[in-house]
Amino acid sequence: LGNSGLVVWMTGLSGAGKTTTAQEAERRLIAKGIPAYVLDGDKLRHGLNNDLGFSDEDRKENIRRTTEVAKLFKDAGMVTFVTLISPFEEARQKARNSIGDNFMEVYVKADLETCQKRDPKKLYEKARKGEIRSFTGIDSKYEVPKNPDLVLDTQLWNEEECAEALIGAVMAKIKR
Ligand code: GGZ
Repeated sequence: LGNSGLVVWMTGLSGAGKTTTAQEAERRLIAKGIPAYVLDGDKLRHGLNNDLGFSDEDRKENIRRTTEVAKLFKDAGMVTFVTLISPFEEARQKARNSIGDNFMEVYVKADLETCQKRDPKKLYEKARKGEIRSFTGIDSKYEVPKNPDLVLDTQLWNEEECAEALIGAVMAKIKR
């Protein structure tokens, strides 16, 4: 690759482990001297995307804007982890097409039952009670990736194992 930047698009349910895994991978890459940064969906929604909700249209716009930001980080030479639920195959495909070669799609895999058990922010509980509407997996759809470049199964592997597998795939892609 001419430019060492890369976008690592991490998709999966809320509570699957996207942010945790990406943050650990970020830490390890930086320790190797490789610039890395996590663009976290939840954080972006507090700033750049704070006008967006969780309708299908707003999620698509969230993904579109985040794609543009990720592209800039990639151009700056960063290994850029995007951690968005990004529930729609078509929207993820658009991100891939828009970013081009230096793109990987990673499916952070944990089934709904597991995510509901973890429920660190008690959001699933609220969604089940109807206190939160259009919650992914409850009353809003999640399309499992058809052809991800990597699958990280957070039910089978712990945080370290997932981060290790992720780093391996990143290093192979950037060939350093
Ligand atoms: C899904 C929601 C919702 C609804 C609030 N549906 O696990 P979290 O808490 O920390 O991260 C989730 C985050 C999802 O935002 P994304 O930008 O990643 O979603 S998308 O890609 O679909 O646009 C969750 C919290 O926001 N959250 N309400 N209704 N997740």
